[in-house]
Amino acid sequence: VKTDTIPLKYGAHRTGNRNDAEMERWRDYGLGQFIHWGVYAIPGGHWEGKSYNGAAEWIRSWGGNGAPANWKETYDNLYKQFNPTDFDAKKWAKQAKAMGAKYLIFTTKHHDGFCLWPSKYTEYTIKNTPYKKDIVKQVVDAYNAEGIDVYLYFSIIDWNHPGYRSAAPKTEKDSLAYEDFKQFTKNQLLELLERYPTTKGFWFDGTWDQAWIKQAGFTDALEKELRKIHPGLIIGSRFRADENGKRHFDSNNKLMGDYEQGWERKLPASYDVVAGRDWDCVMTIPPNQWGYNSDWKSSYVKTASDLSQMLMQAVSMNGNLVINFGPDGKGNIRPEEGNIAQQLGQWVSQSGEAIYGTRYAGLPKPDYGYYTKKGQQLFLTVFNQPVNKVLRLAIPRDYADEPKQVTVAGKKLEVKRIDMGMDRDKNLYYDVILPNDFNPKQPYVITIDMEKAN
Ligand code: FHN
Repeated sequence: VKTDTIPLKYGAHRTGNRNDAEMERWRDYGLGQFIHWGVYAIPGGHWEGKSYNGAAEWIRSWGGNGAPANWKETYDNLYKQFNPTDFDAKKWAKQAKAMGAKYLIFTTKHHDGFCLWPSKYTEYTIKNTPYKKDIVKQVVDAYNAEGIDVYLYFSIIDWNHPGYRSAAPKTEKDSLAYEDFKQFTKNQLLELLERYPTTKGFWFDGTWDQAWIKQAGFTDALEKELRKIHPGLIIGSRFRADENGKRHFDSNNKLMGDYEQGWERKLPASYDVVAGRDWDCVMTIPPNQWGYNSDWKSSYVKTASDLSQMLMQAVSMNGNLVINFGPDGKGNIRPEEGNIAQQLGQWVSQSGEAIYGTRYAGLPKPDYGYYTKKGQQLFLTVFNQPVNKVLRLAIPRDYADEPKQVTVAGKKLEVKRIDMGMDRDKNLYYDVILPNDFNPKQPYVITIDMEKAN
């Protein structure tokens, strides 16, 4: 693919990955937590016995058959009932820490426009609820106190602002209104950076409308300004489009932002799909519910073991996995999510060396599980236990290192180079012998100390 063949004023700001300390820190996270919280947590996907057939945080867009009369009006007044008396940011942060999350992405404002901080640019904020107190601040402080970095989710779509448009404005009246909205958006972003200076980045969403896509000059300048005010700020590929309307990747196929932000509820099937790029994957626990939905019974709910496998799949291909939680209207994290956090955390705490600070190993994916590496150490997280208790590793002959010592949970394992295998011209084969009585109940990590091949 040829690059830079199309002259662009508002294309990518950089070729290749960032290599500063902040971005290295981002790469080391491995596991993150997403939280979707707002007034949509009150109806929880249901209202007066009727259930909404979509993602709970989208319930305001309910229309057609089954929708309650005047639903949008009712929704826009829900904030008057928002009083999450059980909310305890410290409790959330402790739970996230125990799960092993190194960063949090928190919804400051979702598509409905409701702000969880007392923004001075709108009345539709937490300040005007019975609860009153700044929720973003409590979350940022509590998570930071646990050593967890915070990223601010911000929806460009804002159904509450009179100037917001989805279609590109055609009339002068629309254009003026949209100019207002752009200024409002900018004001809010600057306000967030000023109020929460420890934030590491923005996680933008709701940027697919034609009205926003057409603002390449404005969004390009705004991104530069945000970065200037807040050095090190991390922004994904969802924020803006180039002048040809290209999103995520510009017209020359260069990534727009610091990491690819297109992996939502799905993971790349193999490394070549994302090769060389930074990326995150944001994952729901049910199929597609981000905000609180009171009914989790009618769909598949991922297990901690589904998620640990996704985590290793992501990390082994240089991605971070971010697992979403949707607290209820009172501020409680639902018990199902609490159990997952606890079970996953238990597994993560004993597998951390294969997760945190590791990178793609540069080896073909083994059938047993996933490789990650850190310096001269290679980790194999085994999800598929071989019945013969022999892990046969194929290391390409041109790989710089070869196994020196192999351990599991600190215990040394026998490893021998064998002279057979499917593809002997290409690979060297090593058998790692697991003790006969080694019957783990959970996936486990094999640590392989590598040394320079002769
Ligand atoms: O519409 C939203 C959705 O509600 C949720 O916030 C997800 C999270 O990535 N983003 C949008 C869909 O892409």
